[in-house]
Amino acid sequence: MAATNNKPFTVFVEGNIGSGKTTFLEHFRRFEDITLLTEPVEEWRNLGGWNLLDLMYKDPAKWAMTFQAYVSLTMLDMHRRPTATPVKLMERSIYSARYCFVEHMKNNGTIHPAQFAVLDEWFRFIHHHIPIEADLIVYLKTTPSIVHERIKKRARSEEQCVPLSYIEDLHKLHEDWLINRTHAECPAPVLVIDADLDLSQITEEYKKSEHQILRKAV
Ligand code: DCP
Repeated sequence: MAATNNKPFTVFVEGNIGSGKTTFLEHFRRFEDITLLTEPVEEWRNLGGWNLLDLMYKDPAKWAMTFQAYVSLTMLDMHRRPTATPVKLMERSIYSARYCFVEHMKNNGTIHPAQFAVLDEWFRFIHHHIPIEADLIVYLKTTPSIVHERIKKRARSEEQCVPLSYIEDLHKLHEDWLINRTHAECPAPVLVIDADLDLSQITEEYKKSEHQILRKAV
């Protein structure tokens, strides 16, 4: 595959916690000339020895703002990373950080309105002044109770206390952003994939998106 211009066809892979975003990206590792950018969770778990993800879950009132500020920085780094291949697949984006996670923290009062205002200003500045390429959003749509079970099974230590209600709230926020379009910025067309299926069946579902992602690369 040859790049037709300098800008790669850029795909954001979005969906609830535990919806299989990493597995989806791994599915595309078999193809040539695709850059896969998985979410920098490990950076969030170790910034100079500090586990910001853990601090955020243990004491959200104190750490949610710090955590989301760092998430925005790492996301911006991924958005801006030069890509030599014709296709770039990214796990999440600054948009889901803002419209799902920060939105939730504002709605339920985890962060002070003044903290929200600062995060929102950062988001607006980035959105208006820094070019963020987006050609397609793959939405891994799931049922909250199903992903909640997956989260419990995978047992990431920081997520042990995540209640079903949080997953339900995040589901609604993803739906509002990507399906109901309640925010002004949905930066690209949305391809919805049924991500409730378990690992033995999901490959067939993922294959349905190959054409839309790969045909852009030839
Ligand atoms: N997270 C957050 N705020 C963000 C992004 C993520 O609080 N802006 C948290 C939620 C999870 C962890 O970080 O505890 C990773 O969440 P993701 O849904 O981004 O990644 P997963 O690893 O759950 O993805 P998947 O299981 O779909 O591969």
